[in-house]
Amino acid sequence: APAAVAPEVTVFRSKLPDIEIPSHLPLHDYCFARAAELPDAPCLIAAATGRTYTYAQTRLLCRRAAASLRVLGVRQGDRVMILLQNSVEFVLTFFGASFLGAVTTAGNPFCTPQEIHKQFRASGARLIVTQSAYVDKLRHEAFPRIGAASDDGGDGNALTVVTIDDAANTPEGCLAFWELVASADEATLPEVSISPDDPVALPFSSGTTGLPKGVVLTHGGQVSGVAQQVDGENPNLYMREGDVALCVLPLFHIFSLNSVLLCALRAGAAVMLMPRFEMGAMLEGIQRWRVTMAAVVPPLVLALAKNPALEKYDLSSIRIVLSGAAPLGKELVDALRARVPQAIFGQGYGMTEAGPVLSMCPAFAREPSPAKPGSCGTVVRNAELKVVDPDTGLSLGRNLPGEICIRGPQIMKGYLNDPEATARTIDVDGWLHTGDIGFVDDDDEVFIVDRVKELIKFKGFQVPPAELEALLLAHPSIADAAVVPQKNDAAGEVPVAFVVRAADSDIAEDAIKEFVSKQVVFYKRLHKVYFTHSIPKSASGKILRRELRAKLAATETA
Ligand code: 4UW
Repeated sequence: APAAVAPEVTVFRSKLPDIEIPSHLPLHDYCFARAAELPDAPCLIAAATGRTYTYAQTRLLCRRAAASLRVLGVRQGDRVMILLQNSVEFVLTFFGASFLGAVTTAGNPFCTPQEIHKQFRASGARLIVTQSAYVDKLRHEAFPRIGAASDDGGDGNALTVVTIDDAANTPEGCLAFWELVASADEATLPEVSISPDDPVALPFSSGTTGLPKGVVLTHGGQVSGVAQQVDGENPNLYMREGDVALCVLPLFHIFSLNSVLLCALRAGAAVMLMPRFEMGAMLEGIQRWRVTMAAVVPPLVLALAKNPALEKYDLSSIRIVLSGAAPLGKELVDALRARVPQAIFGQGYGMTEAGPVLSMCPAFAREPSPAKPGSCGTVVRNAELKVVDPDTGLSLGRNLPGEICIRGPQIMKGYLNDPEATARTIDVDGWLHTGDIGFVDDDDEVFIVDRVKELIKFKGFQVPPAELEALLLAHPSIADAAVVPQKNDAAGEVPVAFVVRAADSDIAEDAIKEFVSKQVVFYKRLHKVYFTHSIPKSASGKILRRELRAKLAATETA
């Protein structure tokens, strides 16, 4: 019989040569590799207080944070939850956990108690580092009682909560972060043997389908993901000592954690931490600390482009504006370029599960090459990218849109405790399927044109339709529901619902919106409810989202 011919696969690779990646190093040693050489260089800048921490100070405080966590019982493999805005304490806790071989799961502090509890429970965390303002959310009945494990009547199930505020403001039952750190002795830290395959971070993402899941990112994977951006003779994202990275995007999202914090530290640059987005404070900070690298999302570019206050600030230090997490239009770039003429504008394309960067603007390289407007750059080094027909799975050549897949040492190990979801996302050959539709052009540039996955992105934030659908179906007046994205100028996309009322119900749009709003963080709120008689579904019961999106598009143009 004739031998089966393997279908030809077009694999896209970086034009830059592969690099040596020290993936045997634990993430903290890799990121602080330059601390010995640059002890007095600025590492963290807390914009809110104006305090600056050098590399030597930061590393020492991270080790003291590790010793503090250890005193509280955190051991290798344990999960620590961070519920903080961007802050020095976020960084210290993240690396403190890493030094112990423990794993950090960072959540959005603006989420509702129910949302936070889902991540907390799924991650198996027993300790939460937060701010006193959010402690009330943790007093919700779903959580274990707050207190030290020893005063829990012996069952050891109490929740340890550490708050970063002044010790005098520590809420009842909580521990003060800085008191713990002040009394910690880094010399007591044990030697922990960490393997590249050990987890270090556990962000949550809904991926291509369903509810949010824990994304297991390992030491070796994160070292690889950072190296692909900033290491080697000709780094793709060229940062060095003297650079200052704007860290205003939330560190609980992988873009900021990986491409801002971890990359900047590896490169010996400083990170300017802003607890929240506030235009005046941000412009002030950029001017005062001479920010050189600004990581942004499209809505932030829009806000900057439209803000007349920009003229009053000296933004001449900015040399890179890196946008990602959602599509960035050419008009928007042009509008901002006029105000920051010296900067290079470009995009990165990332996905939590991909570790996170798939492609990066080549104009950010040490030896730059140009990128076209709208392009997401070229595939990172030490990785393979392919485009497949979403229906047949067959590999497609240049300029043909299909599902983007990525393979390399940087991708996630898998979803936490969910082998089925992992197998749906990473195939047997190691390709991670993104659920994004895009193509690679004649110059190796990646363009994203659509999404086949369910995910909705509101200003770059994930809105998983399955989560909202589950809430809607729990309402007694709702018989069936589906949530899909609707285009929106300010947010990119907003979630809207198609709802089938229960037989005897005349529930109104506002009541449904309010019912959802009370249970979710602001960016998951429904913007519109369309009542319908049935939700289109496939024979296997899957919602035909494409049909609903088409229906929406038709009502918009009608
Ligand atoms: N254009 C169009 C883009 C783009 C995009 C992402 O929330 P997640 O899982 O993850 C992210 C991560 C973004 C990111 C990380 C590191 C980095 O350097 C960088 O470049 C600046 C970006 O967003 O959502 C993943 C999904 O978000 C969409 C796409 O659908 C992807 O699967 N997305 N970047 N430039 N769409």
